[in-house]
Amino acid sequence: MNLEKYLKEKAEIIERALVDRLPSENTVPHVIHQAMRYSCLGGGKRLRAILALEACSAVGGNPETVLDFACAIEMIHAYSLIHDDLPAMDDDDYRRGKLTNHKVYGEGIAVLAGDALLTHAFEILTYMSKYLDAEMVVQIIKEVSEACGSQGLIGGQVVDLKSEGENIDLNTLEYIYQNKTGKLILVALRGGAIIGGATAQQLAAVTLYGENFGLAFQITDDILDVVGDTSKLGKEVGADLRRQKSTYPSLFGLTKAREIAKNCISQCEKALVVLPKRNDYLHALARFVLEREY
Ligand code: GRG
Repeated sequence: MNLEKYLKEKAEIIERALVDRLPSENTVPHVIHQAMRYSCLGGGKRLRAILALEACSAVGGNPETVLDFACAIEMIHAYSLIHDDLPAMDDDDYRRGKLTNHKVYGEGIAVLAGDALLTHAFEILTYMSKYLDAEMVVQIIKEVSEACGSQGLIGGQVVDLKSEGENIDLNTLEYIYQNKTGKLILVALRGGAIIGGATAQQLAAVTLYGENFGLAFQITDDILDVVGDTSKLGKEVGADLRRQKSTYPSLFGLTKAREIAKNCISQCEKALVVLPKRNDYLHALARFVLEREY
């Protein structure tokens, strides 16, 4: 398997699906739709969307039925990145190799573009009622709402923001990672599996995979912020140190941080054993987390 080719092909499928599901730039008010498309299209690994497709396939579902869900997750991810980059948050100038949304459209429009992407994502989720049971759609919308809310992404971001310049303990760091990074990855996988018709046991396995994947993913992100290459990452490195953020490398050192991420990925691989279909790509995606340079 050529993982790079696979990731590129899947990302292209997601990109095309997003192009169709975002309001066109000709829709009034033009500027908000331009800003939404600027940050949601033309960049990003589409990892969360790909995880949703693979979780669906791994439990025997048809990945085409996950496209609306996968796009909604990518819209929510794009919203979170736009807001995370704002001057009031991380104040970053570059994301995905291009200027951040507020640098191009100004802060006001960037806040609104993020809000509009989040709102549009929920509209897209309702499209699933055309081909899924209403009960399943409601369950998924509930899980996505919880993952995004004050006890999910936002909660993680709040504690992250409040912890800048502080020496935080491991429990606090784990809370930040589980919520800020982990919850969206987890719900992407769970949603894909639910749409694919997962049994309770399969959903538990996907959940275990997702929890470990999310933690390993954020630890690698921390490591790349120390040893990564700006041109590959499409954003500046060294930001955590500048902002005096506690991270796995700052608490444990690089070697130990790598070892912890590796252990998480072993847990991911163990979790996959109970899934009914071949899931080579879920294995490969887990390994990609450890090896990625972008
Ligand atoms: C509501 C004001 C407000 C903010 C919410 C939740 C939130 C903002 C921000 C958290 C977003 C964040 C930066 C999480 C960290 C996760 C992370 C490592 C993101 C980068 O993900 P990749 O590498 O990005 O998958 P690409 O560009 O490939 O999609």
